[in-house]
Amino acid sequence: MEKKNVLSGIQPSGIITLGNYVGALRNWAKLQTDDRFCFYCVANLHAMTVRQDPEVFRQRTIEAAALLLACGIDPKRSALFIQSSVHEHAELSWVLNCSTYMGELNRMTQFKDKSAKHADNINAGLFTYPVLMAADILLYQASYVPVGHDQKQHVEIARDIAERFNKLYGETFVIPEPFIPKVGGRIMSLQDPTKKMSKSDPNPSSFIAITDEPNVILKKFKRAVTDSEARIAYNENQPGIANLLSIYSIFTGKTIEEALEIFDGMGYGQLKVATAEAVIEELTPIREEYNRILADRVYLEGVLNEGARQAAAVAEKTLHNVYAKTGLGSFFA
Ligand code: ATP
Ligand code: LTN
Repeated sequence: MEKKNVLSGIQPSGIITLGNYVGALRNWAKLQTDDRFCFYCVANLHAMTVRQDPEVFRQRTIEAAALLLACGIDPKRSALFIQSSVHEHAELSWVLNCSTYMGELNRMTQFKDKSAKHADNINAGLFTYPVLMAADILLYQASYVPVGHDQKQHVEIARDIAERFNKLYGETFVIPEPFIPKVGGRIMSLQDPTKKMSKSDPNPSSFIAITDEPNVILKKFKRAVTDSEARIAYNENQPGIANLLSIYSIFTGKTIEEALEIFDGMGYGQLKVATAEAVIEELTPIREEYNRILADRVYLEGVLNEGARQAAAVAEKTLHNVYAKTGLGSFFA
């Protein structure tokens, strides 16, 4: 049986949120089946596109790895590693930069959003961010890339870059496909339900961190911004309620229709509390496991070293092939 590869990454730019968990991490764990091999990285090179304090940054990188393990990443089925530990990412990224057009990058909505948010630091890395992400994916010949909806455009540009490269230099890369959940691909902020929930949001009430204590989760849901319709319905004009209903449905396994029946005639307060309770039930064991793993540095270091070793073995092969095909290597073979 030929195994298909899976790759994804998450930036250590804050504590992992309910949005990251539902949109991406749940699928990361689910994709660990016998017919696939998974590569999951803490994308610290990507997180450098916004300013980071080196000590906090290092700590957050380790915390992100511990959280991934707590969310069900199994080191026997997956290579879990820190992006900067495998130098091939930066090297392939340069080569791919030379096959990517400014016009393509100019269309990326994340670049526009992040430039508006960090107007004092619109650096070149922020612009070429999708090229580094393409390198992450293509190095591992990944067929599937489990991500939230906001990253779809980046996986599509990775496909375009791979197809272009293959045409120019001959078959080199597997063409990747995004793997996005049907419900929950875009969880919204609890304070502004027209914006996506984001772990780098300066207002902690806008997101549920997966390490939040039960009383904090309950408080944040109770404070969630809704509307003045006073009617529980699932539609575009009530984005706050639609977001709560989606979260409720994901965490209870009930459909939106079933949820609408349950809450028929009830108030927003009841929906908020029931949603909080369902979330608390699933996140509590994750938080406990996270605290246990984070305290076991020897275990964490072992997993990350072994993950980097496995990742590097594959990455090295791909980069070697790319260098040979482009005239960058094998000079006196
Ligand atoms: P930042 O706030 O630093 O931009 P982020 O919260 O957007 O971070 P990323 O590290 O960029 O998180 O994303 C990790 C994964 O989580 C990606 O696959 C992304 O698509 C997914 N994701 C992020 N936010 C959400 C969301 N609100 N709903 C669903 N999926 C999400
Ligand atoms: N850019 C992604 C994180 C990321 C990623 C990847 C996702 C970095 N490298 C490779 C999938 C594949 C984000 O969520 N902002």
